[in-house]
Amino acid sequence: MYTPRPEDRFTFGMWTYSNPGRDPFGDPVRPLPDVDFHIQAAHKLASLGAYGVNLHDNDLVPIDATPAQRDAIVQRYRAGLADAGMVVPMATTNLFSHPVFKDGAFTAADPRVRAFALQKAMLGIDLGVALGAETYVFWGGREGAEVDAGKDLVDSVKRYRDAFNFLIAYVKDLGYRVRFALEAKPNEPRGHIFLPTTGAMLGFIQTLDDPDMVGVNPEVAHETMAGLNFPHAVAQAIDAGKLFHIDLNDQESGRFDQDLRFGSVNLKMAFFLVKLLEDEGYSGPRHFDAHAYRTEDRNGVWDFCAGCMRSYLIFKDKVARFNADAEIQALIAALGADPEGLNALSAYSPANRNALRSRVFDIEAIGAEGRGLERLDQLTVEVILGVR
Ligand code: GCO
Ligand code: MN
Ligand code: MN
Repeated sequence: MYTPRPEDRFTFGMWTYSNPGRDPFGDPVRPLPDVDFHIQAAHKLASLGAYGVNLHDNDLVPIDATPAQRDAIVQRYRAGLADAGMVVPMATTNLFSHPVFKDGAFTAADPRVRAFALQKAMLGIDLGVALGAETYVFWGGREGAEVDAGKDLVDSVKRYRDAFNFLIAYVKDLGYRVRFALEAKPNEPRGHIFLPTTGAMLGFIQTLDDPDMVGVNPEVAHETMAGLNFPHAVAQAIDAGKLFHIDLNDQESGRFDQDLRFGSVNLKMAFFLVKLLEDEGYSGPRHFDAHAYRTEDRNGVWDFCAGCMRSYLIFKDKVARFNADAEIQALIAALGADPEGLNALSAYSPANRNALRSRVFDIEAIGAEGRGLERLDQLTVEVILGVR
């Protein structure tokens, strides 16, 4: 029941299972990956029940590879992936590791850096499309500032928009069938990253040349770092028809970007997130953007991958129990009961306007009624804890 299958559409970033456990204070604790390891990993992940792998251009192809080297690597990896029966549903560009991006990529003040970032993104899109990706993610890790005097803040947003408009036109010009998903993060590695929340991204998307082509890739850790409620951000994205992809992991608030195993910290958040995705029929990949603890060797990495998927499926089972629990559902139904037929007045018309204007509400009585949320919340916790 908790055994992952390809239909569950679990995916892992190439950078997640191959994360060597480097941190600002410490050297790698696991070997750095090469193409052979990525091919072995595709087989291992397939045996664990995963569906696919996502990648940055430079997770697979070194930034200094010649076109011939790149083609050879891609050909080899594509064959290995096909052997493993895995797919690449999402790809993205590394616009943050090389020193050239130290003060931004699409929003860099230096036009040479902006032009190089566009070139790199075009080549990255070509690579993603060649591997079959349908979604192309943009995470602007270096798009931000520590020194606000160094960038015109309004120009920075305009430059960001110009870059996406260029790449939207590029994709259309070449006839690629790929959609963009923008990933927000409030800080790290920059002191302040532009468009820091999913809500900010949703507003920005509407200003682009083709908003329909662009959605979001929200991440648990990022909204949590901003002190926000992740399922609320995801719900807004779903309502807007913009949940094109998702980055699942976990995060303690008030901490550095931790990228913890899905479901390892905030169980209630994970429950409501899985409930939202499943109840709303989200059909995209369930992508894990996290990594194993620095204490682990490569065996621990596979435990980490298996754990992410298994926990998701356990939460999915808890959601089914919650949805089928008669007492819980009766409490929820009672919260929205409408014995006076007031919902019918919520669409504007002259008759509804007049009916509402003259209606007398007993606000003291309504205000004195208990909502029963203590009981509902306790029952929810009992479902999560496995005693219901
Ligand atoms: C992070 C981000 C990245 C992006 C990745 C794909 O905090 O480092 O979450 O892992 O998701 O670059 O866009
Ligand atoms: Mn992240
Ligand atoms: Mn991410």
